[in-house]
Amino acid sequence: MQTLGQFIIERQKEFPFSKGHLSRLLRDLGIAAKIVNREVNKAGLVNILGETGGVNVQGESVKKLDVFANEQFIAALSAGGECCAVASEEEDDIIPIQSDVSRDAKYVVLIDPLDGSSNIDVNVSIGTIFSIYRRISDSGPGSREDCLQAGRHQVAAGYIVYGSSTMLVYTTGHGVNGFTLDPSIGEFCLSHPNLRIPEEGKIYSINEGNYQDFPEGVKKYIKYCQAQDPATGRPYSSRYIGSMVADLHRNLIKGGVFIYPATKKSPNGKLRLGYEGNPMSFIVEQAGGKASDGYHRIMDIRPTELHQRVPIVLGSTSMVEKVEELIRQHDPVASNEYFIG
Ligand code: AHM
Ligand code: MG
Repeated sequence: MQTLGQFIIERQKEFPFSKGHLSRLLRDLGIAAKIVNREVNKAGLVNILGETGGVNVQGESVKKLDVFANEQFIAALSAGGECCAVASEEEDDIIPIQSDVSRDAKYVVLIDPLDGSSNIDVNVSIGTIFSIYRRISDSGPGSREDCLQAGRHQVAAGYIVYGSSTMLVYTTGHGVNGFTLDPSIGEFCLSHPNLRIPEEGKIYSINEGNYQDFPEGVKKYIKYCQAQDPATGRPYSSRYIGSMVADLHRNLIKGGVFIYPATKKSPNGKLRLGYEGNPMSFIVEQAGGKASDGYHRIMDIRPTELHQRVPIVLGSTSMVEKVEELIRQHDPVASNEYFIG
């Protein structure tokens, strides 16, 4: 059995001249994940669900789980010394980090501390998503520019799914590996080495309640999934948890496509490029799948805003390509044009 800590150190060899900074950063994220997991697991017992504002028996103010997760990850990254700025879905602006220990910090972290907020209070899987870049500024606290790099410059990305068991899945650009938390020893243990997403799948994941609002190509794809065609295994199954981490994790293992398209109301989609689109794209591509906004590779989009949104189609390569084909055919003009470069 190999723990996450042992695995990270062993894999450091894949980076010649590495001094272990990224390894320490990943270890810090793993520790924060365990603390968040502990709270997620007792969420029904302690008064941490719902709104903030309460006070617990120790006289401490009660935090909503997403606020708690945000604080834990920021605290771990600020104290760890390897991170010069954090951008969080929970914060309006970046959090520059300057402390003695982080003078030479080389990395910035973009994070969605608790994804799937609508599932927090109802005991359905939720997750954390993180994305790591090497800074482009020289020194001192990190800047917005450090956090606004195209996804293809990510040096690592991962997610934690707090589900029936808790798993951490990450990539540093050398494949994808998954670790399951063994609560008896409090360690993430390698359980899914070298994860590969099947080239073809039979699951489509999309919030069909928004059907009337979808682009024509996406509507056509849904009808394609529902059509009877024994030769290709259709109709496909529809599976939608409403927590991107959990939906993607299932599709990564079983094969499938996850779609959160542009809608009439939200022409850029709902999900965020920095905290959701890019890290999940990096993982899916590293697992042999494909990630697109319907027209372009997500990781080639140059972000212009911190909380920028992006339409998302990601999963098994042949399924993503079918969605792209129908979008090109029926919606030849993208609702949004980015700078791709
Ligand atoms: P959140 O970051 O506020 O939790 O929102 C992101 C979540 C994703 O996990 C999920 O895929 C999506 O929102 C679900 O949205 P919807 O309820 O519109 O289907
Ligand atoms: Mg989110």
